[in-house]
Parts: sequence; structure tokens; C-alpha cells
Amino acid sequence: MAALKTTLAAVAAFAGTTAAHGFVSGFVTDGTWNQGFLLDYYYLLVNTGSMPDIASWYAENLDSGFVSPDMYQTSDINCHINSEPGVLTSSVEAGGTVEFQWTEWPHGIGPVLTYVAACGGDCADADKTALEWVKIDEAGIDYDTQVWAAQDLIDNNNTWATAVPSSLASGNYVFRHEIIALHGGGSENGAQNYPQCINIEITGSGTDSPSGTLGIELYGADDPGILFNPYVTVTDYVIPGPALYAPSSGSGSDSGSDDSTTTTTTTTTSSAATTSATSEAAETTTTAAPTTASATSTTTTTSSSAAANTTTTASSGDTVALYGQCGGIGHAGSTTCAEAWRDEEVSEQGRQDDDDDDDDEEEEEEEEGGEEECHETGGLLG
Ligand SMILES: [Cu+2]
Repeated sequence: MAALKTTLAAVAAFAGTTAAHGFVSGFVTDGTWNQGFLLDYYYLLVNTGSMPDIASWYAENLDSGFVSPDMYQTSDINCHINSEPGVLTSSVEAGGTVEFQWTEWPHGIGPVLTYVAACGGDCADADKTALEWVKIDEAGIDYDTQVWAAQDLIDNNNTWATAVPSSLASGNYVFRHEIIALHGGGSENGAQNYPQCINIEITGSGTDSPSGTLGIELYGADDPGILFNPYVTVTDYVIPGPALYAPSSGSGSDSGSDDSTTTTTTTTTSSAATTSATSEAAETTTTAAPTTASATSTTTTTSSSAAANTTTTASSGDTVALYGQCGGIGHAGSTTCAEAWRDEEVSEQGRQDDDDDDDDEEEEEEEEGGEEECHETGGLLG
């Protein structure tokens, strides 16, 4: 952390200029609640030189912002901007569930994904550039309802439950949970990745150690599921990233090692786990129904690289001009920014979510004054 602190002063000047999208403020492993990395910890570190020891990774997404496609080939795609490993390691049993609790999430368009990477030792010492990610959970859009996974997450009290495949070998892993917001995905560099990392030991008797994909090889800016206009009836969506891990029991073949961006077959919502997720987090969450319940649609579709080109009926006449509102609480109008503008959230408070562990309160909605506006691209995080 010593080296970390030297860089903090330099970026402190940029703090607080924009407002929240969101981050994972807490997570539940096998029913036990754990502290997430709060943006306040950044300032705590700046001001006092220390912050609480947690399993969640440090990151400098100080506006709760995102990693954009032009950053996919940088180390920031791993665990967000200037990330550093958490000091602690939580624990989950193979076959168990990790529930990620986001701050109030504003974007209902886009996939939700979870990866794991074996650390080969203490994840507190992990080198993010060497971590090889295995996708264990992915969900895109339900073609029947046209509801995206991100909306399912919102509807489930801003939480997402990922079942840990029972076949995975025990050991220390970094869990990489991610929302990719696609409300601006129709434009180059318009997708928004929100990766969040946590050190979690997987216990149990699994033996599978699948090979994975380096962070810089996960995505390309022009992947069909990244450069994607969502403002149409979606009939084929290719979830970004490598293939979903398939437990090797029976087949013996590892999966998730291929960083192919031309997946030919995908399921709209799926989980690699063989057990159904049952949240045991009733004491910490008000709506404990796991979002993996949304995996009822197992429609298989043959996707093609033309996915991004099939979105020809974009509502271009229904876009929002510069600084017009394009989202946020209570916004019912268009969420599409006019060309060249990107949505950014603004907040009266101009502050981050500072709710500590009161992660489960419905009334939080009121203190979130955020709405979204169309802004010029290439801002602070560009
Ligand atoms: Cu946002």
C-alpha cells in the first residue's frame, strides 16, 4: 500500500467532479455479509494513511464510473481503475452462492457477468495483469420479455447472486463481478464496464482448475455484444467475453480458456453452476430472491458477428440533446443521447454513496438525487 499512497495525492484533485453510477458496497458469501470497497475509503486513505482491511479490491473509480472500451487493453479492465488487491480473503463453499450488493443501480440495459481467477497463493499479493479469468456466470437479455440482466439486478434490490460451480478446485480466487451498461453501446466506445473484484477462497472438494483469459484479452471494442445498439427488439445478443465455464464432470474438457469473440452459440441467461442459488442472506437483504432465478429462459440462439448490425431501427429521432436528461430516478423519457454525447450522472450532492452497511433499505432511493444527462464524451475517465 505504500506505493499506492504516493499516487493518491496526484489523483485527489480530480475527486468529486461527477457523481455516482454504482459499485458493489457489500457482498454475501454463504449467508455472511462482507464489506465492499467504499469510495470513502479512498479519502480515508488520503487523509489518514489507512483504510479498513477488507477482501474487496481498492479502486479509483472515484465517480463510481466505468471502464470504457478504449481501456479494454489496459490493466484497468481487470478490477477497475488503478485497482489494488484487497488485504483479506472471504470464503465460500463450492456450490455455494456469492451475492453482490450494488449501490442503487441506474442502468437497466446490459449484461451481468462473473468471473473467477485462481491466485495460486494469497490473493492479497495477486498481480492483476497475470490473473486469468474464467467466466462462471453470465446473463444477457430475455428475448421473450426484452428484460436485460441489469434490470433483473435492479429489480432484485440491486443485487446479483452468482452460484459457485461445485466442480471448481478449492483455493484462493479473485472474483470479478461486472455489469456492462449498454445504454450508449450503439456508439463507438459507448459501452460502460463496471468490474468489481473481491478475494474469496473457494472451499470444498472440487478439483477443476480451468484455464482462463487475461483481462486485456477479455473484450474488444467492436465485439458484437459491446458495440451494440439496444434500442431495438433484440433477437440475438452475444454476451461478451470468453465462453462460459462448463463443469468438466463427464466431458473432461475445460472451458473458459478461449478468448474467442465470435462465440457461435450462446444462451440468453445461464449459470455454470450445477446447483440452484438459494440466498441465505435473509438477515442482510430485504429481497433475498436470487437473481439467478431469472435463468428460466434457456433459449439457445445461433448468434453471429452481425449482431451489431441488425439494430437498424434505432430511434434516432428520439435522442436527447447535450445536457438533456437521459436517465435517472423517475426519468421516463428517452435514454438515448444524441450522437457524440454520452450520458453522465449528476447529483445534487455531488458525492458518492456513503451509506455504510445500510445496504438493504428501500428508502435509500430518496437520498439518491441522481439523474443522468447527456455529456460530451472524453471526460475525466476518457
Ligand atoms: Cu451511469
